[in-house]
Amino acid sequence: NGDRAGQTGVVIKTRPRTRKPSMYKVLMLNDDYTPMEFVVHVLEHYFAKSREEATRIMLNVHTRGVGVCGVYTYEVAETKVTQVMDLARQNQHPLQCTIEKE
Ligand code: TYC
Repeated sequence: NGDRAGQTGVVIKTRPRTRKPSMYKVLMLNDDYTPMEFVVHVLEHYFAKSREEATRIMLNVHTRGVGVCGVYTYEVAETKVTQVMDLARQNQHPLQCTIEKE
């Protein structure tokens, strides 16, 4: 980290600046048709929640209408939404999830 500045022989210390990436919440929305067990499965399998935590989040979404599944960098959040929506569609459930910037 000692850059030679021009031809003066003076060594200027530079500190590379790294920025923390923006973080994005993956939100799950309630609906009247998706089975509770399917939502719990999604939270365990795609969001690495224990069965207890997955059940807590699912019931929270069920009663409040929306809930946070996890917080990730943009590409990870986007991938999880796509995977969940694909699985829901394959199983003909209307489950919706979206991304919100923190
Ligand atoms: N409300 C659904 C039911 O009663 C369960 C459910 C919970 C659906 C959470 C979606 O994101 C959801 N079967």
